[in-house]
Amino acid sequence: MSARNPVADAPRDSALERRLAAALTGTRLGRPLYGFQRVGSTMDVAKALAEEGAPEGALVWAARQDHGRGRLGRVWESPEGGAYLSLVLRPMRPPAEVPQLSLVAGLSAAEAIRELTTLSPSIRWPNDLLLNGRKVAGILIEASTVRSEGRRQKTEGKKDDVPYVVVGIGINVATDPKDLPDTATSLAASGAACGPHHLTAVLCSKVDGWYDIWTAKGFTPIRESLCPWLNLGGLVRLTIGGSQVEGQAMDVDEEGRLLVRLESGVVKTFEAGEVTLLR
Ligand code: BT5
Repeated sequence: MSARNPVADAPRDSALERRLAAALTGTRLGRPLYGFQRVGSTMDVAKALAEEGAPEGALVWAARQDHGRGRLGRVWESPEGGAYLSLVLRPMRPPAEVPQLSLVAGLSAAEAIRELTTLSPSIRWPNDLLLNGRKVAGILIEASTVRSEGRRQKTEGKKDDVPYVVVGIGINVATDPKDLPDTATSLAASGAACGPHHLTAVLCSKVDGWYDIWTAKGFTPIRESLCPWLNLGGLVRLTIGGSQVEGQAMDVDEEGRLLVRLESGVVKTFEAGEVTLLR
């Protein structure tokens, strides 16, 4: 692959790549590694690489992003001080199971943060990590739905399996809160000092471990480890399409869906959507 990625339109930083690679020795993920001081979005670079045939484990990392994105076209502010990364995975699973990877990544990120800082973030289903009610990290899953004939020959798996998934993770590590939305915080602002490269390495090794478990045994073991991190029992407001519902978050089921007891007493299952904790 070329040193200049066409989508990134930015030079790779070999010194940064060496530092990251040195931190990433203990994990299968993170190879090959593409490091940038600045990029539009690591998601776009990773997707382009995946389309070119990058293997599972390819990692795109940036010290800042000019067009970082969240879900549904929202902006992910990506100033200096954060860790912005996208991992290429090729899970050979049906599209319906792909959203579970958001919870696999969230659990991994929560564990990595706790291991390095002793801070204990909560996980807000399906993709936020919070410290004291403020968002410290976000996860974005984007999957390819198109499997070309050429790619089918190169990869195993069933006809309908997704050819690749890009797992995007943004963590506010040493970010100055004034560069972040009011609803956000950073690890440093919460009193924790930890380096973004070291955090990335621990995060990748956690994702590696939980992803292996998910691949071998499905979502059940993830669910068991995830539940203590979730704010179950709390009031939630979900936005689905244009409408909002409120209720009490009860549980996450065996498929990774959220169970909410609505004000009427009816328990409803939500596949995807937006959960906003009521203050
Ligand atoms: C997310 O979306 O939380 C997913 C964020 C994923 C970011 C990573 S960084 C590496 C990779 N490359 C990318 O371009 N993206 C991924 P969502 O749930 O839609 O939340 C977006 C909302 O979070 C925004 O509307 C803001 O309210 C808030 N927000 C924006 N930037 C933030 C930040 N740096 N920290 C905390 N909250 C932020």
